[in-house]
Amino acid sequence: DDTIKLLAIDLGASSGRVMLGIYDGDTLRMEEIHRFANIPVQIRGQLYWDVLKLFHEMKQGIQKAHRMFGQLQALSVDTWGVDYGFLDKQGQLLYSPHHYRDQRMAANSTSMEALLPPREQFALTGNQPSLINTVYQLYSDLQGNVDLIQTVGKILMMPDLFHYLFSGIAVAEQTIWSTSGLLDAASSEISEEVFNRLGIPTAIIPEGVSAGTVIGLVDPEIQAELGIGPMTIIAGASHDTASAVASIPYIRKGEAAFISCGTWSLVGMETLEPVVTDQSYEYGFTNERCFGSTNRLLKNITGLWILQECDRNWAEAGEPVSYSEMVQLAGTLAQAPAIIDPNDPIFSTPGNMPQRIREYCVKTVQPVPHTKAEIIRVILESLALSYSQTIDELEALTETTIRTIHMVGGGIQNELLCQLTANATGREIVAGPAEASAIGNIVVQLAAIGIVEASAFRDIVARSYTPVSYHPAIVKHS
Ligand code: LFR
Repeated sequence: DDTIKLLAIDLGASSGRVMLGIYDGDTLRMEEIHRFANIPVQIRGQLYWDVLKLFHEMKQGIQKAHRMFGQLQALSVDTWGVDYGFLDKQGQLLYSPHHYRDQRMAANSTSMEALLPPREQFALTGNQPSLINTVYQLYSDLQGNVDLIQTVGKILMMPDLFHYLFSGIAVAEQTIWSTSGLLDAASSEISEEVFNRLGIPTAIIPEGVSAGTVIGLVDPEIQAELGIGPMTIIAGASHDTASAVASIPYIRKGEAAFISCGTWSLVGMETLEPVVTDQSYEYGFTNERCFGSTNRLLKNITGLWILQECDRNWAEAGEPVSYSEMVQLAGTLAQAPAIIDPNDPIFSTPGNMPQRIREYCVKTVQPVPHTKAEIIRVILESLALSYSQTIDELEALTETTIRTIHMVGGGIQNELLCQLTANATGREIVAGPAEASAIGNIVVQLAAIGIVEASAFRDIVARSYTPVSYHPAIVKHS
């Protein structure tokens, strides 16, 4: 058996998965090995990651994969952006990392922005200021907490933290750090200016590595515990969005935008350089790093989160709606009774989402959706409309003509959303792959260990998965 077997460990908003990628020299096949809950833990009003339980589940997944498929070459972890944990000076994890939907930043944002106004944050880092960013979280943690400042040895972004737990080696991988609000836009190195202004010591940042770097091996004790042989740890494109974008089988790259469709919708384009202008700031775009060091110009749109929260609410009331039922229900209507702005702050925190949608419609003097079908249709059409506006802004910012939109991620299983996006944007939608983050994670690993050229990793995806096209059903009204 001369196939290459690699594990992608992908942590998403409600679950984590250990996915096996099997590459036979031509195509890639993915197998889900282990799926586990990833539920943040609330403790007296604060929201935390359940790190130790997640690490336990990851080990279970590795052991299971090893039993089923034999020796595996390497693994890499990807997670959502912005969250991190602290190590003390002896290298022990200090406490369970906070989750970005925790609320502690609100109390500190004014004093932080006095030192570093939002516009300057953007000019220095290319990152759109947002309370969830690492820079706001870190400032809140350290602000006035002299004990903590003295105790912290290193700060590790979540994928780096899991890689550290496996290997004992601490690095700062660039794609995940590029979501922090702490890197210099032009160089992707630590922004000394940001750290100086906020009085945060740069010594707590580990050595930087680019996406696709071999870090080391799974610690021998963990190998023995799991009964596995040596396994390489790779810092991949460890921000899940960087991995998702690495999985796009571009048809016409220069004329293509992407929508990575999950809990968040990330609408953007790959560019050679960061786009840091007044216009990109005002539109609300951010700049992040891709595997291969290109730039990702994108906007965060509060995505299927709104639907997921509705679903949670209905399930709690004893009326769960399956994914396919949602699509079917929304398809019974010809059009949405109202339109919401998915990025309105009212939709960003957990809660009674159907009620908030109704309140929003009352406030904006629109017909109020009552049935599940109406609510789902409002969400999907509103998402499609905000995608369309963002695509127009992208064209203006990059002075390009976007002809194709690649949609990737779990959200593309919602065929109605794909079709509504084709209709709203008036463009061809090329949908796939759905397992974008896990597949991107694997192809970057293949490049990291030298199995494919760094320029050819997308070809593997194109050979292995056939996307589905959606064409606009109606002419776009402007
Ligand atoms: C998507 C994502 C986005 C990031 C958001 C919060 O999963 O990683 O790219 O802005 O989550 O970290």
